[in-house]
Amino acid sequence: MKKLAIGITCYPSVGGSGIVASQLGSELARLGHRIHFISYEPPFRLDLCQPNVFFHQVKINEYQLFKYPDYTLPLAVKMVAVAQKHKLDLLHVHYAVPHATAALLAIDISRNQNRRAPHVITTLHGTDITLLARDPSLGPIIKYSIENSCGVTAVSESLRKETVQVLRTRKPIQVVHNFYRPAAPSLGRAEVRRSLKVRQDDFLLIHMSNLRPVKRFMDTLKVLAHLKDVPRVKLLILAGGSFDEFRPAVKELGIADKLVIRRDVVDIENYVSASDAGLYTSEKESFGMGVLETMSFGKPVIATGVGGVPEIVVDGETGFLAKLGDVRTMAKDARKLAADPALAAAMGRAAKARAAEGFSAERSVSRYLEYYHAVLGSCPCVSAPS
Ligand code: GMT
Repeated sequence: MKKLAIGITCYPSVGGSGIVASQLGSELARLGHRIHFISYEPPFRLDLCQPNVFFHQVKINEYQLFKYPDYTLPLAVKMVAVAQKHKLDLLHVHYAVPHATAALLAIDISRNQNRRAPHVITTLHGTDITLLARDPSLGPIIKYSIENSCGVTAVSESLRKETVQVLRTRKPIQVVHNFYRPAAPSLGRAEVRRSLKVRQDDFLLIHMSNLRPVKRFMDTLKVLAHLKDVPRVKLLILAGGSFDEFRPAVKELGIADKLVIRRDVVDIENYVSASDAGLYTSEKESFGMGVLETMSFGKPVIATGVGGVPEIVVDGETGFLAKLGDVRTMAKDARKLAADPALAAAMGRAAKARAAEGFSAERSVSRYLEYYHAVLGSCPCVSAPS
């Protein structure tokens, strides 16, 4: 198969869509494709020293004339320059706005210059649909950007359905589930626990997220508060961002001695491996990368059964699903796992097997590659150079 030149644009800050885009780029680069990341800063968790991976920075100018600095326009201009210089076959943009919109502008500029333009593939990740598409000031541009992309993918069946329902679009949307390739831990469980000041026989729950409101992180803290009578249950939070706004609640709930917080951790494999189970209380989750990452290291997950989460977690087999806000049930499930190491281990094994079979890098990357070739072979939207 032909090796492709692919531009990838994503949000580079801590967040699932940037992590997925970075992983995809790394996997494609490993297979010999040339991957050009285009964004305002290098994506978090992307190793720029890998062969076939390049980064092109978008510079944002702050002209006094504009009250708000604009990113979409310089992004589109950078996409045009990178596409032409590096002969991109595809621009794969993650998150609809402004990335897909900028990519459409970029191909229009290239066409106007009578230059070869790349095909645009947009991957929908979550709040671009579940939140922003419902906003009347953004919905129409999101719909336009989806319908004018050469191809569109969604990270779960739940997100695909919601996109059709919210935007009433007839554009075919291909579901390609997110994936995760777990790195081997470089530190042992005992060593990590010592560094966290957690005892070897404590039952350590883990929560990894950017703590935004959709994560309903207060519910995670409330689950912990329901477990105050089991001193050996602790919670490790790998926070992508500041924890400060939750400190008063921690004090009020009286759970400070049950919490360990680490910020912007990159070697998550060391921490997840040293934990016993995941805890995720999100209100919306088109997929749930934290859930998959936790399962990949053989840990059962207790989660709210929202969005795409039930596509990953099998209730009663690889963990437990609860209704949104049902912190009592989630605490009961955590108590059950903490009291029964054999059950926790069996569920952990099932979780690891499900992650490896259904959400492996090999599976999702080959689905993306098949989709790229299908789009390249069938979409007539890009004019050839004259
Ligand atoms: O849509 C977002 O909130 C942004 C995005 C992110 O960058 O964190 O999260 C979404 O994309 C992830 C990767 O596909 C999914 O695992 C998350 O479930 C999804 N977040 C939500 O749906 C809230």
